[in-house]
Parts: sequence; structure tokens; C-alpha cells
Amino acid sequence: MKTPDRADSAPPRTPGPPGRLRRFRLQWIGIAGSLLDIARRQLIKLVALAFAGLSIAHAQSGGYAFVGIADWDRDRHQDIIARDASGVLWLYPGMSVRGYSQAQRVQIGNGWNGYAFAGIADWDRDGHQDIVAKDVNGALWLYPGASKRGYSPGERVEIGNGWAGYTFVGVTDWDRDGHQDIIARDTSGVLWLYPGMSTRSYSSAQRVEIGNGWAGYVFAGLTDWDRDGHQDIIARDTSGVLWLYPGMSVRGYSPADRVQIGNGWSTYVFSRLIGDWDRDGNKDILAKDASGTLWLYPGASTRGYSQAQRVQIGNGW
Ligand SMILES: [Ca+2]
Ligand SMILES: [Ca+2]
Ligand SMILES: [Ca+2]
Ligand SMILES: [Ca+2]
Repeated sequence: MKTPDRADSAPPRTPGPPGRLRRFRLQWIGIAGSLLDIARRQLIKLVALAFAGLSIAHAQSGGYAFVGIADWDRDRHQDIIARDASGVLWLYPGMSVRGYSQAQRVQIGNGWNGYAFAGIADWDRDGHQDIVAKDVNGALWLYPGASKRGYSPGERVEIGNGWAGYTFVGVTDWDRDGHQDIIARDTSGVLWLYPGMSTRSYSSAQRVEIGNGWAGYVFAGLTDWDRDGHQDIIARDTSGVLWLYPGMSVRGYSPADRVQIGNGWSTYVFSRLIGDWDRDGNKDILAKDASGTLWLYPGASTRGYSQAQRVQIGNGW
């Protein structure tokens, strides 16, 4: 990753009294100034609305929580799934481009307030991507997908409990046994692998410790970033440095050393937004900045910084 440009917000513009009105009496300056100010604000609002209307890939009002990236509708393009502030789940179909997608967003769920997402994966191995999430009581649920742009007819299934204190890293086949697994961090900073068994029920496989000292990290997600066939962890430390933790497909600690792949990521949100978004064969990172702009950081499958420039692919997130 190159150092992302800082998402500095534009300096606030304070409209001063218009020069042409200076010859009028003081109170008229005040009134005219206020009217111009109102007109200006309305104009800004209109321009903003028009811009929002043109941008199809934008989210509506900001404050979105990401579920993750996956080819949810199975059209070979990676898609974004996110929850809005009212608990509605939206599918933003991607088009494998380095820019805004022209596809309309589609509602695929509601009532998702309070859930924390583990990620999107074909958990039960039926060929459809599923959502794994925990509720406020710490129960873990599988929401079977149906590869469609709409509500899935599959009933949710409880696949775990006692997850209240855990922070999800993501879902992937970490140990490469053909079954999707969950990686999560407990409150003491220990990282655990929960091996899945591709069933719509509790997995009987024992959890395994695969790391420690992870308190304070923010996880970007799991993917085979360096394309060596092993799933890796990407996470940001408290100073905004982005690290690659190369996995080795084992149920235990990975002997590979971590590698710095970026810096300046402090203010970005990128939960589970890793995938080959532009379909050039390299995994990419999607992240939103503090102003709600969504950026694509094209990866280069290297254990180091990518030289590719970031591209804006959305706004209003
Ligand atoms: Ca898709
Ligand atoms: Ca597995
Ligand atoms: Ca790898
Ligand atoms: Ca890519």
C-alpha cells in the first residue's frame, strides 16, 4: 500500500458580507448577508443532492457498517454488503472496475441492528455465499445465502454461542482443509482459530490458539494477500501502520514474520473489505475515510507496499 493521502476535510468557508452591499445601511447589510447565506446554503445542498443522485455506487446517508466483500450474486464480480443505520442490509453489486459501479444497490435484509459480522463465506459449502454474524447475546448465526440480488429464502441457523467478548477477524479456510473457519480475538488479545466443518450447525472441531498480543489492532480482513496459497491476516496497529501477517495454512502459530505494507491508515474503516475488486488477479483493500469516501487500494500480491494509486469508488459511506 502506498501511503494514503490524508482525508483532510476542506477548510470551513465562512461567507463574508458581499462587497457590493457595503454602501447600504448596516441593517440591510445584515439582512442581505443572511439571505445570500441562506441562498448559498440551499445551492450547496442542491448541488450535493444532484451529485448524490448521479452517484449510484454511493451509500445514502453515511454511518454504514461493512459486512464484507464477496461475489454474493455469483456474477463473477465482487460485491459489497453493508448495513445502514436503520438496520437494513444492502448489496452493492460490483462490476470489477476501478471506479464507481453502475449497478443499483439492492436491499437483502432488515432488522440487523446490534449484529456484529464475522464475514461472508460459503460456510455450508452449498455453492452460495453466506453471512456469519453474532447477536447481542453472543449467539453465532449462519444466514445461508442463495446467490441472488434480494432476500435469501434460507432460514438462519445457530452455529455457536458465547461469542459476546470476541472481535471477529474474518471467515476463511485458514487451515486449508476445505472448510471455512472463523478467526477471532478474545478480550486478552489472544487470536483463536475456530475450524469449521461446512455444516449448518455447531462445529465439533476444537478451537486453536494462533496468536497473542493482538490487543489494540484493527483488522482489515483475511485473504491470501501475497498469493502464496496461504490465507493471511491484514491488520492496522495503533499508530496507523498496516501489517501483513503471512499465514501458512496451519492450526497454530505461523512462523512467518510480519511485513509492513502501509502506513497512515489511522482514520480508515476497512472491516473485511479485502478481495480482488478489479479482478486483475491481485487482492485489493477497500476502505472508507473519515468523510465517508470509499477508496480502492489495488494490491500487487507482494509482501510490501503496492505502487498502484488509490481510486475513489464511492461516497456517502
Ligand atoms: Ca457479484
Ligand atoms: Ca478450514
Ligand atoms: Ca498468503
Ligand atoms: Ca485486484
